[in-house]
Amino acid sequence: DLGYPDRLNCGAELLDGTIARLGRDRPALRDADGTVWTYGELRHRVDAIAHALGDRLGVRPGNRVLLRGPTTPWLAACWLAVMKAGAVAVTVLAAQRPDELATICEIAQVRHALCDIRSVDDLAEAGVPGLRITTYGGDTADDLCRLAEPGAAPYTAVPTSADDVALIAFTSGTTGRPKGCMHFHRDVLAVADTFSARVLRPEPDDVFAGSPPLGFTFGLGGLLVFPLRAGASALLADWGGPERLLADIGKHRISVLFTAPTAYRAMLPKLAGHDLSSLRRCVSAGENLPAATWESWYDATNLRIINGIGATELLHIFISAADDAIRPGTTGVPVPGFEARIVGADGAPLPDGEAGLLAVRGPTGCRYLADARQAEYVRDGWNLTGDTYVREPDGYFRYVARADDMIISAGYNIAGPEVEEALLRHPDVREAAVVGRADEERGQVVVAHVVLRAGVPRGDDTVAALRAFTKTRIAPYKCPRAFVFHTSLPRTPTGKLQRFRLRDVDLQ
Ligand code: 3SK
Repeated sequence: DLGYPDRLNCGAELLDGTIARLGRDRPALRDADGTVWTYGELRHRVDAIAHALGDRLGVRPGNRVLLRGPTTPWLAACWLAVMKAGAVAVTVLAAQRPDELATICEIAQVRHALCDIRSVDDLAEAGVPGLRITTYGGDTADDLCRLAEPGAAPYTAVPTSADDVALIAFTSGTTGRPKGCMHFHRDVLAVADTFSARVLRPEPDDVFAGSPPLGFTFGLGGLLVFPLRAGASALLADWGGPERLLADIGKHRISVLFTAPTAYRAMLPKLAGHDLSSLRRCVSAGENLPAATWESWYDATNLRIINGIGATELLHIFISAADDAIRPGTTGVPVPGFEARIVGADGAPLPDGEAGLLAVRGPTGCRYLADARQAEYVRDGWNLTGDTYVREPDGYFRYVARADDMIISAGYNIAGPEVEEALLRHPDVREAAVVGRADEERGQVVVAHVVLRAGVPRGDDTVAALRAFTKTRIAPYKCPRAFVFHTSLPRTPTGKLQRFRLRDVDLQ
């Protein structure tokens, strides 16, 4: 029990609560150009937008408001205003296309949208019936930013209940219809008061930055909720590639970095000439972090990546470890406040050392909006995340694969990520995805899809070298039978590898 009162508004807690503790003059948010808003300035804009929502746009507590745009302080201000106004933020990614937006608006019954002027065309094209779109970041008289000019009165947050829905976050929906995950006001604070406060432990002088967008709960937590709860500040900018992130770390003296394993790997060959001396915390989530990536980053920077597993259904990270508790190659232990165990297909707990389904429960949890798949995700109060894991005898949780990414070849169960980990240790390999391919004799065979480092030829010699290399690291039955080379691998808009899209790719 995190001890929250019955009446709780997470927007007010994050902003007014932090100002009450630490004052209004500390930096809160900065944009890519280096413009900094203090907590006082951020609150002023948030309050002005919250007034406009009620007085001019007719948004009432409980109404669902779509938020769409690049990751900027203005998007953050809109999100906080929706929270303070007691409305429900429906966060989407700037990358989502008109058809996806239309489906999301239909599922979430969205009638209002606050949209960055640069992202409005796709939303208009979605043609959502009855949707009122208000833009920000433009220069028209009715632009939302204009309404946030000096002189607006303070806004008293709507006294929402701790269990009122604050946001609906959609899973990327790579297969099937997107699912909207509802999270309460208390959930937003709970992820800050568990993973952030207990594992990450930020300080008010920290400056956060990273690659996940605010439309993805990984970014919403890591780049907005966690810094504000700690009285720290954040750089809010879209992912502009590894060089850009490295340059930003030096320029803005970033101390806490949130990104995914792919980005750590992409930054590694480009570290020379960049000043990382301000960096003290590096968080990785969104995908499994192979030990090879953890070690390469540590060797190059002397920084120990805090690995974590999170899910949109649980809002943020629920298994992790920091500092001396880190064990590379494992995700860590349940974040204080969460419990985790490994279960079989029947839901019964499995002994340590045996691979099974990861089941989690804690202060947050899955609440799909009007979706029968709720009954598959939550069983007996435990959230089944769809990941296959092993709990080691010392209590550490080790990732095996997504449950549907296991390969069964000649009767052997093979976890694609284990083969990927072996490949990623080869100096010529930049990215790897390993999938099963239907085979008459063996049921499935292991196929490796590989992105090579720049300049490495794709010929038979490279295939032979990779084959020989994997044989020195993993059992022969797990070694890839075939290799396919790519310039990039298919990923969801949130950066997750889409292994299923590789299953039918023609062999070379
Ligand atoms: O989906 C994920 O992988 C994730 C990771 C960390 C925090 C939040 C999320 C949704």
